[in-house]
Amino acid sequence: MSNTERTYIMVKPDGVQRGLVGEIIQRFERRGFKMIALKMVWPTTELLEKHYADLKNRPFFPNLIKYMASGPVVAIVLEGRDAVATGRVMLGETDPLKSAPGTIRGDLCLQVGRNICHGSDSVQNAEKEIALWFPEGIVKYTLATENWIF
Ligand code: RTP
Repeated sequence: MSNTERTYIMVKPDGVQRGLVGEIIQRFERRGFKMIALKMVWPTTELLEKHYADLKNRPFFPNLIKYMASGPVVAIVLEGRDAVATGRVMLGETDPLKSAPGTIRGDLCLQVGRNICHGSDSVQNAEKEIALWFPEGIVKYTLATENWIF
């Protein structure tokens, strides 16, 4: 399969609290992505500061860290064709109000500070984020349906 990539998807604390974990995972599974890692974690401020290191000078950074540390998140790694770019398309825009209907944010939320789900924005960042959130490594397995998707 060409362009096989991995992306890091994370259901944020509001997505967990609102019971949207299943809905979000289902969208990616139905699209044909292979889930290769999944866990719930209540992230420390230290972990979040590493994850969002690129944003540390932005005015919203303290509130972002507070929001992300306010409850457990669901950390997911997905694999498939153009997983990074396709994941971003499926998520919609950072601001839910600018997100098209049919996208996760365009269907399920309204506010940039409560936008329910994260997705890696480049292959390089995906690799960094996967290493950060899954230092224990990732399982390897074959999905019987792979030949029916590609
Ligand atoms: P994410 O990393 O969560 O997938 O989001 P993103 O790439 O679409 O957006 P990014 O610019 O990296 O921002 C990260 C998260 O910070 C919060 N944010 N708040 N103006 C604001 O108050 C503001 N801007 C961004 C959002 O939760 C955004 O997802």
